[in-house]
Amino acid sequence: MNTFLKDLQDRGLIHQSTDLEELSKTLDEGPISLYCGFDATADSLHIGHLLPMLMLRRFQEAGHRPVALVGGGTGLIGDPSGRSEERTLNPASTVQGWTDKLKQQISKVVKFDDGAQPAKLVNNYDWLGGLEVITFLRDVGKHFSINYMLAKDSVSTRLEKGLSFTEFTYMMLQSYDYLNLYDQEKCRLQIGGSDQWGNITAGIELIRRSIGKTDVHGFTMPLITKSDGTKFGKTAGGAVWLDGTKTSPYEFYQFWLNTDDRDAIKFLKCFTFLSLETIASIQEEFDNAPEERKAQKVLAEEMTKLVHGEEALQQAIHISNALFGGGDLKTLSSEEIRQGFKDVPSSQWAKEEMSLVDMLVEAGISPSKRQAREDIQNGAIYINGERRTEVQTVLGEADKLDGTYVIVRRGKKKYHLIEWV
Ligand code: 383
Repeated sequence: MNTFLKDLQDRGLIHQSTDLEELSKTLDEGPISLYCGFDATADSLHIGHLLPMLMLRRFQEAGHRPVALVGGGTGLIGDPSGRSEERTLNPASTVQGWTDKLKQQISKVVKFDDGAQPAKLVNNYDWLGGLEVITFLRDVGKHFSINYMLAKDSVSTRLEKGLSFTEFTYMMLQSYDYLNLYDQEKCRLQIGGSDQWGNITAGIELIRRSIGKTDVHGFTMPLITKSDGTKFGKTAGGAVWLDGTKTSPYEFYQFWLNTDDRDAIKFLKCFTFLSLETIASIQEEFDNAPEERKAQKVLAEEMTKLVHGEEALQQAIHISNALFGGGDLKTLSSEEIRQGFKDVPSSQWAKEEMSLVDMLVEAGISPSKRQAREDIQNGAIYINGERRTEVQTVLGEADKLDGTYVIVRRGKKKYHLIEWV
């Protein structure tokens, strides 16, 4: 087996596939072009899109040519695959805006300006947008039998709940894309998540029926599952987005750091570019001292660096240390405080100075002045990580971090952030 393909298999990255032996031979013959599509159906990609993005990069590093397709055309239609309900149509101008955002995000992982082996970015609106319906039905539609389409999971599972003709035709558009990219970009492989198997095979079928070519391949990646049975990629706050303004680099870092011990090595294999030998030595260290969480730390570092860059990673580590690692809160910048305390109750202040007791009551940390005094005397109140036991304390300029924030804590866990403007 082709060594690159073997590595993908050993990492557990290949789920369904057309003939793998044939693909292996094709890869042995030299570089190929391959593609994966991302529909413009939201303003950001999320962690569920990472595996196929990383796969494009893996092929790129192995000397092949990835084509990343942004679905500006198909995003206007809506893929029924893996969906139990009809999607609502988004306005064309919105989809256009999302296309630009997706392009930016993909370009962080797949290298479009790499001198030796640049990847290519395409938007299927460019060829789907101006399709003539009569021509399309004659040239493409004729190759699809209704029986074949009804048998696809994406359609059959939806027959009861309902499926519009719009979504029903989706597989024809994605198939036409593959045909087009086979023709224009010599793409001979399409990859995707396991939900895309039906669409990928439909494309291969169209290429065979319309132009008689059979040297085309497809494979899907597995759905990532977690040992505790909960859904991968969701946190209490919802999806884990790749856009740093929706999920901060710190939250992103923490997401990976919180990986269950049972999943950490598997995730290192699927998500990072570390060699399997490197991962094996991490595993040895991890098995000997799981409490050090070495595997999770490497995972969180690799992923944050990849998606948000080195500087954002250093900030995320800095925030994490200040919050949980015995580090000093006073060293945090405003930006780091905003990231680290995003989910903490907060209030805004415009006063010159204020007594600690009044502040505790106003911010809702202590229920009454009497309780506030007691809390202070009991040593339960911390300002910027420092215990304050003096009831007469008045907070002022000197207590502001980075000239703006005061971090208040009562007891072990109850935090409040004051933005002092
Ligand atoms: C559109 C036109 C093509 C080829 C593919 C497409 C998109 C495809 C789709 N993909 C998902 C998406 O866009 O809907 N019809 O959100 C997701 N992908 C990848 C992967 C995944 C899939 O972008 O499993 C997760 O990320 O395939 O759900 O010519």
